[in-house]
Amino acid sequence: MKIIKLLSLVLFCHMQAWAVNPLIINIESRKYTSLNGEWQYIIDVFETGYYNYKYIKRNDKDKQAFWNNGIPADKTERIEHGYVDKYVLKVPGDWNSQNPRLDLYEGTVWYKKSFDYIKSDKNNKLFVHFGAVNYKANVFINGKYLGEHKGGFTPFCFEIPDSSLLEKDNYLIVKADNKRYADEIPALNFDWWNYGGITRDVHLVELPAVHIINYQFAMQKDKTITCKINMSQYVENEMVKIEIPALKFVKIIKAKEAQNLSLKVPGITLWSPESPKLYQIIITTSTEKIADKIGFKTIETRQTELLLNGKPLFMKGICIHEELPTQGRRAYTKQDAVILLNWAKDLGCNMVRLAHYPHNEHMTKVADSLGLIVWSEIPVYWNINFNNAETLEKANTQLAEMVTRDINRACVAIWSVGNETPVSEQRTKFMAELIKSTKILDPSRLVSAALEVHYNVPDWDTHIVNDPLGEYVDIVSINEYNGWYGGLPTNCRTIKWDIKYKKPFFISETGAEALGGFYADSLTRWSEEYQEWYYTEQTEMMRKIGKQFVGCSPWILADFRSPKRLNPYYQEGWNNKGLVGHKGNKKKAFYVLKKYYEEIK
Ligand code: GCB
Repeated sequence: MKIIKLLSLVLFCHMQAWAVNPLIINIESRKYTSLNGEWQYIIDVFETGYYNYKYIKRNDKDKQAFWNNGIPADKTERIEHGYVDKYVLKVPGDWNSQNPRLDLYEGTVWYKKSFDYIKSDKNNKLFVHFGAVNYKANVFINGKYLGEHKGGFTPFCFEIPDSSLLEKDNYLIVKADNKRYADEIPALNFDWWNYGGITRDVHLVELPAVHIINYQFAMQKDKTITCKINMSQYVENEMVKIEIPALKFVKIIKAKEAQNLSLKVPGITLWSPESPKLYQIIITTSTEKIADKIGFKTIETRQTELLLNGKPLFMKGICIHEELPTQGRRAYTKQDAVILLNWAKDLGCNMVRLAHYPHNEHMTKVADSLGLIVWSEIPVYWNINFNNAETLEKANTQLAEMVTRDINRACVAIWSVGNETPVSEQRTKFMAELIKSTKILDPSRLVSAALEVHYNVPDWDTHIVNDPLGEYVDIVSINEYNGWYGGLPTNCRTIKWDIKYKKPFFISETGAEALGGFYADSLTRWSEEYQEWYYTEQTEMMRKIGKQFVGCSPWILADFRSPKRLNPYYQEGWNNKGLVGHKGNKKKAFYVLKKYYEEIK
């Protein structure tokens, strides 16, 4: 019974992306209009635009409501807000880095964009698609409510009904709110900057009434390709054509049957870091032609082995935040993705852990083409409310949105359901549910979560990997900071590993801070030499772990902003564990890890 409930929940969410519209993917291949650029804004600290003086939600007709455009009907009318060109923010982009008044702001900002639109066919449907808004978005068109979305790192869309659309001077208003709450995901406490706003691309997407919502092609362990094409409606005799021109593969099938197919496609060159082969795939219906570039690989575990395309894989990884340190802002363009991922390539990586939330789509697309294996994660981070069923539903929504968007990216090998969640019965139940959902959404990938190590104090040497979640994950991953949060890097010399699970073992984090350009002797904290020493001892320790060890993704590629990091000399609001400093400089430790990766064949 429980399984059936879970299945319907997950399938429903997969089709519907829960409360919002079904998630349309591959905007690039549709008829779209970008709404990127300058948007007018109002900072609304007290949410005056949403609540009246009694703190009751304003009614729809209330002209003081900020979802109305704030234009007085005549000179007698008093309106206490307005959208003007004096106040504009760039979309996509976080608000913090664009205006010093917003640097530390957590709250509501209203955004407005005007546009004209004439549909090319009156029967078509128009959607507005957001790459992401952090954290909560309430969306209005011409004063009418379209809907709400929560979750700061995943895409969503709303249909704009004909009754609300004008040929000229439409105004789209978004109330973006990045306040933190105990029952949200992430919750109150996390070690990164809470960048607010419309942080990713916004598009209008015009689709035929009967259209492809989303689709997935995933190679399973037995090398068959499961294919699912979700249509907005199933019309009698509607056919779908699936083509992979480079392989001369063509399949024509009833749309209804394309909801669940198993394809045998001969002659595929598998995707791998050494040869990141992608194929053009074309899906054609009577009204649409969608093209995508998709690669195929298998990823699996066999006892303690990790196998990519049937061969042992060692992941030479690095963690990355979605942030461009040189500009102290969220990363959101393709160019940003190219910069970050090329730093990872330069480090000798074949894998990246995109921490701690789904990154923008450019990241997985660029990773696909550069041959970087991806670990993609939802922000179930530290101590969220594991006792709340609604919080679990929110995590499931973000999970489904992440998987639906990126299931076609060959680079993704591991879906992660969280980071350093403290062990408790409720937590394990919550996380196990997420793992179950992930397996239903995508049986072709592995599931993991970054766990904590335990100790039998006073024995700090023996690192016990016994988190009960280890039973459920495919790869047992832990974060450890020996020599940074405890003792000195020499600690690494006496470490013994007590791993309770016969599964591949991965170090998902390890790291130490160094202020780029601060040089001293290696015993001096915060110096590049200390970090260099830390990496020397850590990599020496890793060399000895043994066969079960399938790789690591140290913390972290580049320095990133964090309100929790307040040392007035060495941090000043930055977590400086980056191997690349916030001026773009490679620190000494960069070369230690690079050397370790070069040695591994
Ligand atoms: C961790 C967290 C990561 C922090 C890092 C640190 O264990 O997973 O989000 O930023 O440590 O720098 O302490």
